[in-house]
Amino acid sequence: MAEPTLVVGGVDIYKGWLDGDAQATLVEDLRAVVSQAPLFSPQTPYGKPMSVRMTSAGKYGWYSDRRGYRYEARHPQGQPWPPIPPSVLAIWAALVGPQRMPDCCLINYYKPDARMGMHQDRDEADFGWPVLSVSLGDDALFRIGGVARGGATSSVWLGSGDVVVMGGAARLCYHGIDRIRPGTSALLQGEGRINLTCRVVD
Ligand code: MD6
Ligand code: FE
Repeated sequence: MAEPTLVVGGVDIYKGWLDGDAQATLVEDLRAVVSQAPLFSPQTPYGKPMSVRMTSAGKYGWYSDRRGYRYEARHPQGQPWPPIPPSVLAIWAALVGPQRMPDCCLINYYKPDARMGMHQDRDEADFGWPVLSVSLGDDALFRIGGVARGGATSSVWLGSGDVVVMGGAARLCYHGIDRIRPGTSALLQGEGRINLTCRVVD
């Protein structure tokens, strides 16, 4: 299996894992997903709208409202989520392995002023599987902490084509996006950033 470029707080970072052509193919495949399952702005359990817009592909989609964070089998409009594109599954197979494919590919879209607060990914049944994320478009400042809230953190800029794998002892570490740097990538039409996170849910 490939060696990460960088390990920060136990999180593996593969800088530039996807070349320009692979990134463009991915964006095309994601546009097809979004046309079937439009982006929406979930409410946090505290009633605030998230600044990130999102949708999902796969057996489950990640969802949040006043009832809490959870996985749902259908888009809020009622249709099942589209299948995860093979271009996404290929990244998972290469860096996590081909034994088990992810159940959910969450698609997050950041406009220039969007951010994501520090959180753990802990809505899944089995933390034995890593979470894999792909960054596309503008650079983002990714903050990584420990498995307890508070305490020391490290920050790293994620660029278009970078892949992050959070597994093992780092599977439940706190992390978030402090800000994006608009205009640092020409991949998307206009400013913004897409982040995919793939997870095994059941
Ligand atoms: C983001 N990423 O990059 C937010 N979660 O926009 C995540 O929340 C994340 O990058 C789990 C594993 C990898 C990640
Ligand atoms: Fe996360």
